[in-house]
Amino acid sequence: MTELILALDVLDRKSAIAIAEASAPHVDAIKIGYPLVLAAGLGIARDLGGLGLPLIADFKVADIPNTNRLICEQVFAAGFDAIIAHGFTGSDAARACVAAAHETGGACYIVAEMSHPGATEFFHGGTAERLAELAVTSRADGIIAPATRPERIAVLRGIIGSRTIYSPGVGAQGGDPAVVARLVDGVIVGRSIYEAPDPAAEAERYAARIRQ
Ligand code: O7M
Repeated sequence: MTELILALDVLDRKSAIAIAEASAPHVDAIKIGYPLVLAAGLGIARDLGGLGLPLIADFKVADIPNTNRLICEQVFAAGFDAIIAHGFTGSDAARACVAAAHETGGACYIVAEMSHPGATEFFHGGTAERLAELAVTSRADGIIAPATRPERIAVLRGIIGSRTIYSPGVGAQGGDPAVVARLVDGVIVGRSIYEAPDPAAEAERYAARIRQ
């Protein structure tokens, strides 16, 4: 069954916790990135740990292997269950993230193609396909692929097989959750849920749409 992943890009700890707690019964994981961690600190992972949901650190790690490893070790020590890394820095850098994740029983996902319009400038022309191949050869747990381009998800699925695809870009960015849900393992939703007047009700609606 396709998962619903809440992208918790809010800027204060109290509302992050309130939205996460209210939405928790309807979501399968929570993705936390720079906006919330820079605003509330890495300790937000411990604050949300009690919900019993996997916490995915979206830091799109993109450095040399040693620095990647140091970043990932901090992330997993803070209580996260998964890390998202870029692959364009090369297979040694990606493998450093995968190794750090797997050493703690965590997961690592590689960005294969992004969802915004400008992503086509660099990811298209074979690069996304190569990044998906890199995810496979680096033994990553899966990839990030764009909900705004379902046809591209299908191409990338052909490369990564049964590995996980998490897909952002529905709702606020225009992707259709019902279409994307059939192609991926998890749909990532941010603003449509956390900016809704009733985030829990909106999370419930999204869950129903992607699981139907
Ligand atoms: O639903 P939104 O548009 O409010 O939020 C989408 C989330 O997914 C937000 O946290 C983005 O940073 C993230 N995201 C994309 O929108 N597009 C991408 O190509 C990749 C990501 C992402 O999660 O990368 C790991």
